[in-house]
Amino acid sequence: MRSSADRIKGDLETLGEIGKTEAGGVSRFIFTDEDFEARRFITGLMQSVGLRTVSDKVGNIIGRRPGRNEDLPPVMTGSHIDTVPNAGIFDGCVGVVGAIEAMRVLNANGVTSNRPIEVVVFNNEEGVRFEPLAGSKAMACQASVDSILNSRDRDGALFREAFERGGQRIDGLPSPCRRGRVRAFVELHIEQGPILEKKGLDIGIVGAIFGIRQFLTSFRGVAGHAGGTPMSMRKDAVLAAAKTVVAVDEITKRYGPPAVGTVGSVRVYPGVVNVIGEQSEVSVDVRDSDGSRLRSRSGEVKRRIKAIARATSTEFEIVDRLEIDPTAMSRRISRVIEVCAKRVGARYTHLDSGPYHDTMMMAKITKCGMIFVPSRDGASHSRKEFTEWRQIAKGVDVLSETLVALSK
Ligand code: HGY
Ligand code: MN
Ligand code: MN
Repeated sequence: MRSSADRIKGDLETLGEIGKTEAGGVSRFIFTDEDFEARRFITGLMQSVGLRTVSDKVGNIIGRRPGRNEDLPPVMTGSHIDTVPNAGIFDGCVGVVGAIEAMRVLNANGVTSNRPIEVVVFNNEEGVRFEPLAGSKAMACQASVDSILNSRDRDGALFREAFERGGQRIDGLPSPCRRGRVRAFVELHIEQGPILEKKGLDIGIVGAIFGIRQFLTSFRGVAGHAGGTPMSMRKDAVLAAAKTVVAVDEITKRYGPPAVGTVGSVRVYPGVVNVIGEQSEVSVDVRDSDGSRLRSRSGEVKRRIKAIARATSTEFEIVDRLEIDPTAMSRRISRVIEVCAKRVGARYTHLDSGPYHDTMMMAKITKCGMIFVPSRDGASHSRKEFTEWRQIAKGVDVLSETLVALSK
């Protein structure tokens, strides 16, 4: 039996209704009412396909399908269900709903795997609230449970309290760190780029995921009167922010592709038309397939920020948020995916991932692979995100075969 595009459509559309915005996108940040509702829905789906579900101490949800040898480390698959603001319904969710559909396929074909198989929903991949990749970082033993439980979001809310709002008693939950206890990890995800669609292909087998440096820069100037303050006397934090936006763009374009650089958020205070900016905060997100180019560009941007502060007579502070080097997938796992893609008649290519994924964390403790399905117009992180249901089904067929092959 193969996967059902109709079932996948039904599950993704139902999940996509939870956290729907007026603008027609989805906003589902962790530990909000809509997130708890989505967790209940996904946990119910996992149980409906016979998985034994549990949450760990940092809010990852794990659904376990027993194998003949219960004491062998499982093969894991999964992704995230938290979103960016006004997102589409596919980013992350395809890897969770698709993994659950893969369990239905295994059940329908009477597969009893040698090893257990686990489906995971990683907590907080996007990190709109609290730190990004919190769940997979903890599962990969890269962050302590306490450092995550004691972290705060931008409004000062405590992770532990926000988590317990959903009714969980954290103390009795299992620890997330799984070093030495995962046989392999495979993530199904949308490409979030234009390549598969342009080439008319069904599947992307990921070779490596771009490295990333993400940091927040704050500038402190002096509020002043827009009319009465001579230009030579200003300490303008908004001007410093604007120069930083231009600098990230200019430095990145000088490096050339595949380097990418983004300032997604600029916040200013007081932010009124006739007051010189007293404070500003600029997010910087730089990525590259090559680690040394990434490190040198990130360093150059930080040096330029220092020069901008001097030139605008403002004070500045840089707080690092994400620092991950380019991450190569396991060749062995990618070969298994390739054999399975051929078996199901999927047209495929090998490609890298510009977007980061939980797989980057899991690659620190186990062998990993990623399976991409096409994104229409390469659109993502927007309500325009779309992938044909039959394309997702094709991805699930490759995932099912891969899980069976790896859990032998
Ligand atoms: O930003 C990213 O690459 C991911 O979609 N969170
Ligand atoms: Mn995303
Ligand atoms: Mn994602």
